Amino acid sequence: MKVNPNYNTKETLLALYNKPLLELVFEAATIHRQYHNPREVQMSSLISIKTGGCSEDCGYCPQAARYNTGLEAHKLMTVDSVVEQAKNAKANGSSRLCMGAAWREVRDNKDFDTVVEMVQAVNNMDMEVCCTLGMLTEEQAQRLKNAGLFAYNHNLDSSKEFYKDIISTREYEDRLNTIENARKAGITVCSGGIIGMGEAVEDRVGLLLSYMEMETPPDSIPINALVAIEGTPLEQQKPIEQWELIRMVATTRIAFPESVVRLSAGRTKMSMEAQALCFFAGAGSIFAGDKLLTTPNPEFNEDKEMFDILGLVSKEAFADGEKPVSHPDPIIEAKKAKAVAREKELEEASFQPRKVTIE
Ligand code: SAM
Ligand code: DTB
Ligand code: SF4
Repeated sequence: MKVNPNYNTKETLLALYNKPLLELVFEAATIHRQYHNPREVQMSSLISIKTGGCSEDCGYCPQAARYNTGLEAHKLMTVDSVVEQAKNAKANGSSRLCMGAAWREVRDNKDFDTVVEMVQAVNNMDMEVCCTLGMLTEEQAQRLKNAGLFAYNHNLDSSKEFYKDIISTREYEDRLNTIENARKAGITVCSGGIIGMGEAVEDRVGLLLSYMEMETPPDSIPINALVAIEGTPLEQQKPIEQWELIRMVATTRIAFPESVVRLSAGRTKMSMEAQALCFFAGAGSIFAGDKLLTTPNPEFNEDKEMFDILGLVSKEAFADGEKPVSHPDPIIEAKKAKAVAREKELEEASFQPRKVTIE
């Protein structure tokens, strides 16, 4: 993944972001056409596999247990219900499925075994599987990779400086380590940010600079507009101007020509015209389906209509990388073997002829 050498300092990126809007969009569209097919936009669907009750204090998040957001918490979904929802997403044109869990970090327990099974099942459906499960060790990343995970989403959200104002329960460095762990396991990295949290333009550019400092910048960069949720510390934030979102998409596109820029949360507040400018400026993906993780998103039908009007087509799975192979998971296989052995033991015990003593 390349960075644009013409815009790799704070000053040059700031000047780019603040360029006359149409100049900026034109420059972004030009670069987009050199590296990507401008007619293709990937539809990716989200499933909240484990909702709410999170121990972190991310100031924007409806799923943090400490905020009174009225969200109903749910334990981990079953593999079958994930497959059911994935089928529906695929039938509606999605080629990627992102499973999100309201966890601070992944723990090596039964729930993680179930997530591994979900990854295997969705990869077998020929969809790109992405997970966003919080912090991850290298071993856990390796296990997900072995199951067939295509991408791991872990957002830096904003600049290192602004991050502290939004989250106090973990460090920027923790996020960087998880991204590094996913990368080491050979999983593609999806990492981006949120605008509209009260940050300065310098912080938006600061986020991009953090990605430039990486040995390999993210394969995809989601740009979210804050969905201000009642009960969170950011509930009073005014909706971001659509122009700002267009500028952020365009600047990201120019700064990272090879990465996929994902127009993510916030589309319910955008006009079709503003979204069209984002696609023109290089957005190569949207979240599709009437729900993001917990908040509303445009319906599949609305997006189909928009694609028709704009002449866009949905991008096939694995256009930007090979389909991973799902290998059997040693922990799950051992569990299965143990269950089979136990079953056999019980069966044998019940067929044991009773000893009858004849006097
Ligand atoms: N718990 C995991 C984590 O934090 O990495 C995964 C789930 S978390 C909900 C995934 C991402 O959703 C966050 O990093 C954040 O960027 C985005 N997000 C959460 N709430 C949001 C909101 N209200 N508006 C916009 N984006 C939001
Ligand atoms: C990302 O950058 N945005 C998505 C996905 N990655 C996981 C999540 C958006 C969540 C918006 C708030 C919600 O629906 O809970
Ligand atoms: Fe929300 Fe993820 Fe933060 Fe938990 S770690 S509060 S789920 S953003």
